Amino acid sequence: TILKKVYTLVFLRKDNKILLGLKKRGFGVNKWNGFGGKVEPNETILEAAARELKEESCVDVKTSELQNIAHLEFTFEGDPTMMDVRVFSANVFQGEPKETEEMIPKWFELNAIPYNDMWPDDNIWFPLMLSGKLFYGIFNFKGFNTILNYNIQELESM
Ligand code: 6U4
Ligand code: NA
Ligand code: NA
Repeated sequence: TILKKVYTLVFLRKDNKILLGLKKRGFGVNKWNGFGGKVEPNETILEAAARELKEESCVDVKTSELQNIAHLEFTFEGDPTMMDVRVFSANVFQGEPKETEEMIPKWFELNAIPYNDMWPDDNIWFPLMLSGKLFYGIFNFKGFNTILNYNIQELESM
């Protein structure tokens, strides 16, 4: 049996830039990524997405401004837990990103995304995100650096 754990992942957009954070600890340490984490039992996925963004970057976003753009599932060979990641983007938010215990935030030009220092799946699906597509993807990893196989499908709606 597969145990699914639900996570959020939020990308802020401004002008021709995207906000990424360099993770300072824990899962994905030293990688650039969006902001997010585990959905807790007492909250909705949207509430978790806004809470994690706030905790990790100090930025406030209204849940109504979060657009669900993708659903990603990650499995790791030999591990029965599936990471079920709900991806959101927002271009309306309040406050300036600040460094926190978990992340160092930085705006990146869309043509200068640091894929070499990101999860290896990111260069596969970021182009879809950046062209405004909605999509579902599943990635099967061996360890944390090798994608054994994957499948992505574009969706009409989320
Ligand atoms: P703690 O430290 O226990 O509070 P928490 O902040 O709840 O953790 P965290 O940071 O471990 O959760 O969540 C993992 C984050 O990494 C989520 O935003 C999902 C994201 N993520 C996981 N695998 C990913 C992958 N292969 N590609 C990607 N993002 C991934 O782009
Ligand atoms: Na996190
Ligand atoms: Na967190």
